[in-house]
Amino acid sequence: MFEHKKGRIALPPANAQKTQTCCHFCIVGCGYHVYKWPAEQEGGLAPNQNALGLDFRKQVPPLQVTMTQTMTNVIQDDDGSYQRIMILPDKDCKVNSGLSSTRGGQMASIMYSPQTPVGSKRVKYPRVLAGDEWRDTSWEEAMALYSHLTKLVLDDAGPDQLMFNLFDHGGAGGGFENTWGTGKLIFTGLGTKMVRQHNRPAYNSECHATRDMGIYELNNSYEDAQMADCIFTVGANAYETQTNYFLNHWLPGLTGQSVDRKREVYDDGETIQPTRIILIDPRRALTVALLEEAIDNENILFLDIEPGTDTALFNGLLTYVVDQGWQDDEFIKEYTTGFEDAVKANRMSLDETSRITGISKDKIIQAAEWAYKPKESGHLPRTMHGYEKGIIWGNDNYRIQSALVDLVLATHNVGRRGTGVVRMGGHQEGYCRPPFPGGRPAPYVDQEILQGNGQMLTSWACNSFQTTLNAEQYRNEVLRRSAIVKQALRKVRGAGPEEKAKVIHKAVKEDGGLFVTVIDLYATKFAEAAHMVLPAAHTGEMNLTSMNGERRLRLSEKFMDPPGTAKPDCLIAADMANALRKLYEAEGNTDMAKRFEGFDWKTEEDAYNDGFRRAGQPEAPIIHSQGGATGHLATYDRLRAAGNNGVQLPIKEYKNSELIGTEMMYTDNKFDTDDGKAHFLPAPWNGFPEMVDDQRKKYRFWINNGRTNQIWQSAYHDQHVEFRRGRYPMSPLEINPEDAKDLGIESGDLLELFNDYGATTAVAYLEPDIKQGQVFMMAMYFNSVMGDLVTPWTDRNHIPYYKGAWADIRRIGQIDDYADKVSFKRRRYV
Ligand SMILES: Nc1nc2c(c(=O)[nH]1)N[C@H]1C(S)=C(S)[C@@H](COP(=O)(O)OP(=O)(O)OC[C@H]3O[C@@H](n4cnc5c(=O)[nH]c(N)nc54)[C@H](O)[C@@H]3O)O[C@H]1N2
Ligand SMILES: Nc1nc2c(c(=O)[nH]1)N[C@H]1C(S)=C(S)[C@@H](COP(=O)(O)OP(=O)(O)OC[C@H]3O[C@@H](n4cnc5c(=O)[nH]c(N)nc54)[C@H](O)[C@@H]3O)O[C@H]1N2
Ligand SMILES: [Mo]
Repeated sequence: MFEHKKGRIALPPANAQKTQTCCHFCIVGCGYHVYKWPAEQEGGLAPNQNALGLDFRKQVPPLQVTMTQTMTNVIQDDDGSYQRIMILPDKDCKVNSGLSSTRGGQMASIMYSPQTPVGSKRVKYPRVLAGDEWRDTSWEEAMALYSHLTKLVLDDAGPDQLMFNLFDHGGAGGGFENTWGTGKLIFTGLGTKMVRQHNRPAYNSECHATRDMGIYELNNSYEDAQMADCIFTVGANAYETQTNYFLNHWLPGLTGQSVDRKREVYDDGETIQPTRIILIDPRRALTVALLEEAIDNENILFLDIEPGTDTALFNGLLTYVVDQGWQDDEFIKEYTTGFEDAVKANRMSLDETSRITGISKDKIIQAAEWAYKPKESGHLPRTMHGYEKGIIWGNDNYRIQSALVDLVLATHNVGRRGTGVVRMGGHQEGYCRPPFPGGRPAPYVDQEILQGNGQMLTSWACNSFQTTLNAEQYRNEVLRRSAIVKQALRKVRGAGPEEKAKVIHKAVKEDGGLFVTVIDLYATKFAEAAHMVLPAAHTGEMNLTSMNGERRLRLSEKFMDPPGTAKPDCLIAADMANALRKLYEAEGNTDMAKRFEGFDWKTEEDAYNDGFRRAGQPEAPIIHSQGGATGHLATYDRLRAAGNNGVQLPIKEYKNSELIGTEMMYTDNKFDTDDGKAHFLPAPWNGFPEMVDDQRKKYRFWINNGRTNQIWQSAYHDQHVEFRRGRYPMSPLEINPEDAKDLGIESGDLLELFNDYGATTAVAYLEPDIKQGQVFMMAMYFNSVMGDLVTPWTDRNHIPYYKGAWADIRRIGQIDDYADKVSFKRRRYV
């Protein structure tokens, strides 16, 4: 703990082991190097005495290297030896060019160390609940119980009683190895469709509409933001949530530094102008505040839209563009279908657009001119559209995205350098699974559970207790049903896994119980309902491949052993499959045994070769993967050689010892539809869903919610790190000072938020940039679950409207400690 206060950092000796890794937190995937060496050694100050090759005998030039105490740690390997690690941002990585975010910069600190508070919280061995207490156990025992019970349920009731809450991404708690391993177990083996994604209550896509229209959501390169004439960003707060994409690729265009690059790309007399930015967010987010300090304000247009009305804005813009004749007729005619119908369906006058969105007509026209009006040279501007959770979790995901992509297609802002209509992204990607056995819409799994369905629920690398919609109702029901099994377990003594499984089976089949397994790094809030917790290894403790927001595939190398007997998720899935295969073999059921074949993996690389590299090959079972037909070219060895720059998928070829990738998609105007054309979709503005509107009318405050720079997701690491938890002992609730005055609230006060669906708590944080009648809180914090206030409403594909919650606020009182020790200094530049 006192490490951080030491005046000096131990340098890696010249012969320290050096490996590559991607930051496992957000989509951006910054490149880092990991140095590792015996703890009792230390490198010297001379350049030939340390692995960084830097001369520390004199003042190192500014920004030569970013190196802080949080970038170091002392870990322990399985052989008992103590090793120092140092994880430094990679200057040669095209993604971050040596930058580190406040999250990635602490990667070393959160790696397992027996000496740190966060390390002490890791689950080290499988554990099973004896009804009243946890008992560590062996993998054999745990797998025997899991497989016996699974088999009982499967044979008796069929696959639909096996429920999963499941990660689907890259980075930590993900990776191509692990999505494949779990997918093969759950879809091919168990054959269940009762699976929800980690961040939404069904097995669906965050981007059904854009995909239906023929456009995959990650279709440009980060570099395109530098080449754009205009960045149109909606429902995204890039500075806090994709920090180094913003700093390293947005700012250079916006400050005019990348004009030379534009000249190379705009080759036929096209007007070159500095990049402008249009930001659409009901809240003056930190990205807006920072830009107003960092760049010429003439180039910023901030549209503080009424929450939930983005569809109307896009439709108003489309109508205006078409009325001016700024659409790309040739492109529309040759490469798209459905333009006329969409324009007709989406038609909305400027007056009406302005009335619904709360944005003045002047500003709407200015936005249209910046983004879509032909430039002096007659060329259409290159406008990159970047969106994320403000519209993905917005008012009708499918409708909003259709409206946005209609606007983008009409103005041909896809497939040209400097354009793109892209997710800004959440995690890195790493999807590789056999086809989902359910249809569309996929079952709304949370509701199934609330209705008493499901006998086993396995929560894999996610924590819906903190992150789902209608979360309070969900928790209550899962806990109630879990308690039925706990009660049954209290009476079991001296029983082996098979007998125990029978007792549990009775409780879940006859008494309405639910058997809960959590597979995680930590015993999370979800583990309060669990009967079994299985310890997983994450990035750094295993080799793991993932792809960032510009489809850049990298290998993050293993550099340390996982704690205790923790394992990579793909190998846990393999253990489960192998245990089930043996049970079916033992009773001579070869058909069922066959479904669990093909899991004879020794390492995570075997899982990668079986899944990602086989996808798209003629002999492979149909597999969904972002690698496609050329994924097989990307061996671990070649990726290791490709370093932190990796290769952008899809891979074109392997030539001269190099993997050659794709910078931009759809440059050939061939889209991902059956006829190869992009399809416009009619998307009229449709108001608010009734269930949400009821709350909107009934309660005073719009509870806007999302991320802050310092905290990653459900705070699974951060809640155990004093530096983070000390900053935010509970979620801050940003509230306008006038509203606060009216309710007798001061910064530091403890507040209760409540509506018809639930209640939660937060700490007041007065902030004049928040409008009256609106507040902002963190979305997924461990002791302030915002999802308690979110209605169960979803769109037609079962995508939630997390951002659409209204509630009242009540002052509870004060916890002196919060008021005294937490800083309430404004987070925005003023
Ligand atoms: N109100 C509201 N709710 C939201 C959102 C919102 O904006 N507003 N956003 C939604 C979004 S976009 C997201 S992504 C979700 C996040 O929801 P979750 O996915 O439920 O949250 P995470 O914190 O990402 O959960 C990751 C879990 O995996 C564990 N873990 C990490 N690495 C590994 C690993 O390698 N293996 C295993 N087995 N476990 C691992 C961590 O300890 C943690 O418990 O929340 C959603 N919920
Ligand atoms: N620091 C940090 N970074 C992260 C994460 C993290 O936990 N911490 N999580 C990662 C993950 S998994 C994800 S999915 C991404 C999410 O990345 P973002 O989508 O950028 O993050 P959010 O804060 O959820 O929401 C973005 C903005 O949507 C706005 N918004 C709310 N309602 C509306 C609306 O109706 N219309 C419009 N136009 N805007 C609206 C909010 O004011 C907010 O500023 O971040 C990733 N990066
Ligand atoms: Mo996310």
